[in-house]
Amino acid sequence: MANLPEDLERLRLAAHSQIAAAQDPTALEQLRVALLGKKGTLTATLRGLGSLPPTERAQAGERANAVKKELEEAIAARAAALEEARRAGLAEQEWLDITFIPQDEGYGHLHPITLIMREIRAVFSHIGYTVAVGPEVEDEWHNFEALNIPAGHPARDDMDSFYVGSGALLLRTHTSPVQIRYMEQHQPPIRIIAPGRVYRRDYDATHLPQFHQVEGLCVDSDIRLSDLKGTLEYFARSIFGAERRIRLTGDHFPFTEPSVGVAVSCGICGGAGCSSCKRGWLEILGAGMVHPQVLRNGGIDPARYSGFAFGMGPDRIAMLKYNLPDIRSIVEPDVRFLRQF
Ligand code: 2U9
Repeated sequence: MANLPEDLERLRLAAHSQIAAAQDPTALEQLRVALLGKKGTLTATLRGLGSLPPTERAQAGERANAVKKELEEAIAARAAALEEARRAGLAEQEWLDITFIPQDEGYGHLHPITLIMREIRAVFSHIGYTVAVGPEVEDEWHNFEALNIPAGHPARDDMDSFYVGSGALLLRTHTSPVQIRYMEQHQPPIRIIAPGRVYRRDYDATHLPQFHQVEGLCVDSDIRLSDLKGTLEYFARSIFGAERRIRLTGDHFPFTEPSVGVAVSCGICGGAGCSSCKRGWLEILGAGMVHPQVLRNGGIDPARYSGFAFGMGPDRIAMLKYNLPDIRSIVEPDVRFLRQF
């Protein structure tokens, strides 16, 4: 029969080296079960105690219990050491430098058109204008007829518009229908801007089939051309600089009478003419007094009220403000370009 104290000592030494070799909590737990579990080797050895003569049994039993306790403690110490090592490893792998200042690269950026649209909105909101919106798919009444553009008018040419479905609807070719719809719902005083996307069947070096417009409408009693001029001068100086001037010249639009083209003085030569601007003035928008019939079409009595309206292309405003030489840079997704603003 085997010598129990010797077996116990062999087991004790072997267990210590196995415990020291366990590399992770799972392996250590498996080892604990294999040694100290119900079917474990130490447990089996303890069972052998019964076959010892009573004189040796007590001493061997005491020794076996001491070994059991020693191994339990060794396992617990090893588990603690493994946990400590795991935490040290995590601290090494997952450390976070909260003082680190990231480089600008990789950040998103607002597009120059978004920036200029926001700026235009802010300028008009300071003088009491609110933003109006409307559908991008329009009917011919709101997009054309109500604006004095009857069937057969060159501006209505199929070549210019995207018709949708059976042909009664189209993608709006300007944001003017927003103002018609607004007048249908509101009596004066009216002060709104209508920013948004518009669509035309044009695609070449200087035209895109989808572009942006910001139009504005002011209707009240006694609104005159001088109100238009003061408002647009305030607008131009807010966007381009307080030293700039504006110039109105005669123009023609079906929905305004009289109609004007508005130019801002060149920021370099101040209007004298230079190599940058050629003639000293840069066209920035169109405007005019709202045609009485257009007011009537919107449900407003032109005998009581008058108004002015204006329209601009924010792409052009952005090109002039940021000195962009080529309109295509606005739609080309070159982040080196976009990051400049
Ligand atoms: C209503 C009445 C009048 C809006 C106006 C312009 C002049 C104009 C162009 C500028 C550049 C469009 O993007 S662009 O090509 N617009 O010149 N727009 S007056 O007049 C209106 C609008 C709505 C009810």
